Amino acid sequence: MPDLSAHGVLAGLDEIAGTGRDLRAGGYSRHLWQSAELELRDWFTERAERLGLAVDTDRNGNTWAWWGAPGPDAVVLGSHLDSVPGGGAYDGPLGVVSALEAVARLQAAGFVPGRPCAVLVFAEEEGSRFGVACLGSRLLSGAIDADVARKLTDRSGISLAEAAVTAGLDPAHLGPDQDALGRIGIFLELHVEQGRGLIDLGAPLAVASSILAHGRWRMSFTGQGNHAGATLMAGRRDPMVAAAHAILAVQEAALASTGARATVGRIEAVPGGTNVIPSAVTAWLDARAESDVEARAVVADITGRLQAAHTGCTATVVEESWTGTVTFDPELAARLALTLGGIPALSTGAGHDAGVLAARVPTAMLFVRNPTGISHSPEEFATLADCLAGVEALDTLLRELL
Ligand code: HGY
Ligand code: MN
Ligand code: MN
Ligand code: MN
Repeated sequence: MPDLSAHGVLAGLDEIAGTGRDLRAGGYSRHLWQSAELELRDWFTERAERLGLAVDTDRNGNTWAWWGAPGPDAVVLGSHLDSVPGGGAYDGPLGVVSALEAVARLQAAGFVPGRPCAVLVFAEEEGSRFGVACLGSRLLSGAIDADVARKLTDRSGISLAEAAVTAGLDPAHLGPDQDALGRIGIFLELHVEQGRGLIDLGAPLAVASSILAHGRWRMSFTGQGNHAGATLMAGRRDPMVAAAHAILAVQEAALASTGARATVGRIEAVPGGTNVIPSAVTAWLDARAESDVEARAVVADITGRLQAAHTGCTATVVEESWTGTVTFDPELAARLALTLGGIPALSTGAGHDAGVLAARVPTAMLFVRNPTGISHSPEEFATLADCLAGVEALDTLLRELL
């Protein structure tokens, strides 16, 4: 990582570089209300208060740092600090530190905002603990049923409701927060790009035009658990074999589609012993496409290709989360792009809290080039020059918007 220490709050990426390192996978594992993420919340609070911002966590676990009195019609910059398992250093934190840096620069220049301004850190953007991405922004905006959310569980069986209590929240209050949402006049998220778009465009920055439709499905396979050595091959009902066929079916269906992307990145066997034929296997499907119809079509094709029955197993596919195609307000995007000297517009296959908020408040995104084109991986990267270009862009936009 470049030495950012010369650059104000961008040094923040340096400061948190040791928090939540995943020694097994490499990169970072920082999951909602667990030690690393709690450490990052403390770091964010300390950094924001050093800028004189008033920090407050809302009923859904999202943390707001206010420059001036909260709302209405606030300019809110934000992103997230949680990560996927083994995630990169920039996905989320770059947006947060860049927002703090832009505020710091305006303050240092004696700029007096004409409207409220906040930096917002969303909870559980990756869905790495409770399985639903953008959980904090979905709860805030009412894009998920609060009762459904409360019952979500993590890998150790702890429910969101139970974890919320540990985090000092009242689980009964999880859910739509019109007071908080109503304060947002415009939401602006800066984020490291997670594909090759800006490499191919040869540009450091872009404004977001759209986000692919995307969702998550739980594929469950049930068979007959048994002893690995005492059970002949004939007559086995092995759900791991059914899952293996399903994973190949995912690949076949996506390749046969018109550009859908489908991934199985997580699989769990019960009971998970080396010398045990599993009784059940669960594989999680992440499917995305340019349109809602195409995304749902590839999932239907995958479901149709599951030949679990020939392994003597049963298979079920259950939808766990869904976000239809997001199109950002083209006029707002064009206005911001023009203010920044005419930066390009770019669609993305990565979901973001901005994609959830766009349904409720004026929202825009800025992408910062990632020269590796790799994300959700320790190889995710952004150069110092491009990080600074992102901060300059936020500085310019805030001067115009505030
Ligand atoms: O999964 C996504 O696209 C995002 O990184 N949460
Ligand atoms: Mn991500
Ligand atoms: Mn992200
Ligand atoms: Mn034994």
